[in-house]
Parts: sequence; C-alpha cells; structure tokens
Amino acid sequence: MTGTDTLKKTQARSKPERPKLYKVILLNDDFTPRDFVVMVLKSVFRMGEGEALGVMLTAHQQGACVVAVFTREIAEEKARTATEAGASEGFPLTFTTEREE
Ligand code: TYC
Repeated sequence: MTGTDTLKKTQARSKPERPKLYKVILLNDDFTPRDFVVMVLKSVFRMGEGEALGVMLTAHQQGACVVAVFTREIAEEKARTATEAGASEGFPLTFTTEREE
C-alpha cells in the first residue's frame, strides 16, 4: 500500500463546507394589521403567540426584526411565502433575506 492510499483512508481530502446561513427579516410598514403579522409568523415560522407578538412588536418599534435563520433555499422560500400571504390580502407586508456574517 502506498502512502497516498493510507492518507485517503484516514483523512478527508477536503472538509465538507458548512452551509451558509441566511436571516429572514420582517420589515415594518404602516398598513398591515398587527394581528395579521402575528398570524403569518405563527403559521409560516411555527412560532407561538408570545414569540410572534414579540417579533411583530420589535419590527413595529425598530423598523425591522430578525425572524429566524435558515439555509438559503429555506430562508428564501419562507420569506416568499410570508410576503405572499400579505400580498394576497392587499397588505405591503415584507420579509427579506440577508446572508449571515
Ligand atoms: N406597523 C403596523 C401597524 O401599526 C403593524 C406591523 C408590525 C406591520 C410589524 C408590519 O412588520 C410589521 N398596523
């Protein structure tokens, strides 16, 4: 057996990369009803009432709030689904995604 064969059996050639993570961010607006925002947070992000209320109030007061962190595909899908839930009722509710540092 050569040295190379031994290396192959004991050591990975390249480390599997850790997947990049993306934040889903809720943006405040002046029109979407508070209870609708809470309902979307509960249904799309599986939050309980208290957590959803806290996230909604933080966005309302600070302008934005991080909702959760996922891999890119999941973050984008959840942000799209939640934004569409608002749009389907005529609300400007917006969720964006941002790469985590
Ligand atoms: N600002 C909205 C209102 O006063 C409620 C709201 C909160 C909307 C958070 C969006 O991300 C949001 N009706």
